Amino acid sequence: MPAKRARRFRMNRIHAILAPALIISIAIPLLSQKPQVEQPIRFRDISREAGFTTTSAAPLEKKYLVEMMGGGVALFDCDNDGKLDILSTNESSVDRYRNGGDLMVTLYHQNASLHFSDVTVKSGLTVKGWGMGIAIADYDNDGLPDIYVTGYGHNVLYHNLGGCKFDDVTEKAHVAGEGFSAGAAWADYDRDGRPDLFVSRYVYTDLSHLPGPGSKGFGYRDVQIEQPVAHDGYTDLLYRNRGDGTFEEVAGKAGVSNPDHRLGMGVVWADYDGDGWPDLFVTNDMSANYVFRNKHDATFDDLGVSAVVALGERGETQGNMAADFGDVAHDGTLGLLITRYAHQPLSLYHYNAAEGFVDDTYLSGLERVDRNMTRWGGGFADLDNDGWNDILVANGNFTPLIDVIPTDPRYVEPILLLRNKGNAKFADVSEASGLNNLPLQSRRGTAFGDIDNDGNIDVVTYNVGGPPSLFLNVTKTSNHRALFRLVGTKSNKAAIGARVTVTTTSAAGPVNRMDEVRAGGSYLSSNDQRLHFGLGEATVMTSVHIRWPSGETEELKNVAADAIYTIVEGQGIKDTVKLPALSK
Ligand SMILES: [Ca+2]
Ligand SMILES: [Ca+2]
Ligand SMILES: [Ca+2]
Ligand SMILES: [Ca+2]
Repeated sequence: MPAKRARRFRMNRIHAILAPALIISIAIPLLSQKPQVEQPIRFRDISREAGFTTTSAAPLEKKYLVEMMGGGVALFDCDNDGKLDILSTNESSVDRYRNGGDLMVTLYHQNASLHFSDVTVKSGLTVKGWGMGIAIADYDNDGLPDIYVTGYGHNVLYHNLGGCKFDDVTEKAHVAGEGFSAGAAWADYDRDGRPDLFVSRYVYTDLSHLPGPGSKGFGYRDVQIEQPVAHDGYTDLLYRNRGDGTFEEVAGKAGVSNPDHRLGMGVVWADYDGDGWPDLFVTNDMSANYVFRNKHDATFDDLGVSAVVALGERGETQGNMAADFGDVAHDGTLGLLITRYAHQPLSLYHYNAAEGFVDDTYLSGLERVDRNMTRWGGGFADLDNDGWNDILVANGNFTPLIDVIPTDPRYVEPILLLRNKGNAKFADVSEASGLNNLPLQSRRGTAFGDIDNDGNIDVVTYNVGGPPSLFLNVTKTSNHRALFRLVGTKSNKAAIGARVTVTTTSAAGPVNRMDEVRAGGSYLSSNDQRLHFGLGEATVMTSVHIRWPSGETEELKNVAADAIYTIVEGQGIKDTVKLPALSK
């Protein structure tokens, strides 16, 4: 136990012994103030008990980019039984891909609480290829979440038929893409009630003509590996949902096609400027990021390289990996987290109308975070329910071959956990978190969600060469919390793009926390689409305000904490599931 905590523990014990006998008159105010004892955020890796056993057939030695870039994970409830299921992409190898490839995803169904079984083949998720990323959305508004899988060579759209059975509708829908797709995310950018899909593509590479020693860009110091520097990229893709099961590719028309062929990686939609229209952020490797502002007429403006989020501090290009938006400061703005390659900052920004994007990396303490890691999937979640969003980032270098260079980041690296101490100041609490207790992995995508419906947000990571890790959040806290499942009626049914603002009242005045429903993001992954809010000591939300994608707004007053609510657009709360009692 650290000295400070031990001291506090002893003081609490002394109070407990003295208070009843001596100072009854001040005992009541002391109790009502309930001084908050900070509880460490704790996770337990339960992957093995949970039944994650499907392993990859890919070789450990990774020389080519297509072997190093994947993959992603998703948390979604494929049969609407109230328990989250887990989808992971699968690796392939050059030889295996040339012979038809591997199943692009593995679906783990949660049968009993926290016990999963591999139902991939039974579910009809049998398209072969080389899986990279996953974006989940109910694209046809039938109430069942559908799956989009990106990959090398081609992508797949699976329509959910119910009961975790899926139908491959890629051809009919015209969304196969081609080349080397990476990130994907859904949003109803034209607000016609139908979710649309953006797909980023990485480098142009042909598995029939792979580079080798002596080729341009092949070799990193003494290590014989393929480097992105020698490659051209592709355009990116925007699929507008026509509402009849087909899509039209409109990236050029909409102004988001990436004519410069930057190397696309992560994709995330968020209404960063708060005007009610979803905007688009794309992380590009070794080139400027795209910040596309929605112009409300089905086209977008690129904020361009003048935006502080596009390039490094000195105008340099960076190895951008992924991004996530979330409320970090309770000031009505969305923070933006960008993960990058080692020796470059893990950065935090926010947007305000007067200044545009503002770099908060120094102010937030993120500049002090260990830079010697290759960071991939990450994002915001309130992991201790104190009302402040924390940050978790998964790490790992591209290939174990680089481990011969002692000064380079390691192939397997710890997970980073940054606790929001309040007011958007972060402290590295990775060491005590339990996230790195088992052998380290080379990780890529991460997904957040409440897998056991206990009100604590759990985490799944994609691990190269092995099954995903499931980290159960076992933080003991008396903080209150609530989850919201939103169902659109005029809006798209999964309410992708809905913004919820939760207000609680404290001695210091009202506190507002805000989040939006997203469908794909960070690195190649998809979170639980239920919105989760930590509420600290508040037992009541004085207001729950919803801005639906249709533009309708709805406000619920005095909603009790500690439940999972289903809210239907225009109809208020339609279902309430109480969360378990707090662990204290
Ligand atoms: Ca649409
Ligand atoms: Ca906007
Ligand atoms: Ca927190
Ligand atoms: Ca949980």
